[in-house]
Amino acid sequence: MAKAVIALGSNLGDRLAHMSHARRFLSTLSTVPPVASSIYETEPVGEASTHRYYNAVCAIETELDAMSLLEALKGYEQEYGRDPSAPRWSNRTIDLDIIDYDRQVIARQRLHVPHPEYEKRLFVLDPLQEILPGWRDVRSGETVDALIASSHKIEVSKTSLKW
Ligand code: A4P
Ligand code: MG
Repeated sequence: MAKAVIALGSNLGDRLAHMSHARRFLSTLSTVPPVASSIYETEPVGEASTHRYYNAVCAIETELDAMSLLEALKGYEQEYGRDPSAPRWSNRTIDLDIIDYDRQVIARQRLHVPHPEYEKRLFVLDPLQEILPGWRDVRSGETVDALIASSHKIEVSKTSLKW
């Protein structure tokens, strides 16, 4: 059994519905009920993203190996209407990224864990700190508090949305 942390992001269409649907999907991959953060509304990062995002993270426990988990997430994104040929970082109905897989460091062509640059992104770090306040980066050992303090500041608002 592996513990994994998945980051969710949506900035197109009915963002709350996309987030809730994806959370239910993640629960089908998990042997325990996922631990989910609040939804945060966040300023888009990167030129190709133009609409505000809903972001959150979920911690799951899964029997899938890391590559099978990636396939499951990418399969869900495609089934759920995301255009796989859209440019990187463009607006999307749902994005599911593996932030951590069992505290491993993985560098394969199609899978990098921890997720590249997560440690600089408030839209991942704030929800991560909410559900895993004792989190440390597996490579540097930095605490989530220290990562937040040194990350690029963007607007991030915690919502009270039920999802
Ligand atoms: N891939 C490699 N490692 C991973 C991993 N750990 N998890 C590969 C998931 N995928 C991984 O990713 C492209 C390819 O990365 C995949 O086919 C997989 O083999 P993608 O998720 O399909 O494309 P992407 O999301 O456009 O690229 P990327 O690099 O994941 O971008 P990010 O990091 O998701 O950034 N602003 C706000 N406020 N909130 C956001 O959520 N998201 C982005 C996209 C930009 N700006 C944002 C947000
Ligand atoms: Mg992504």
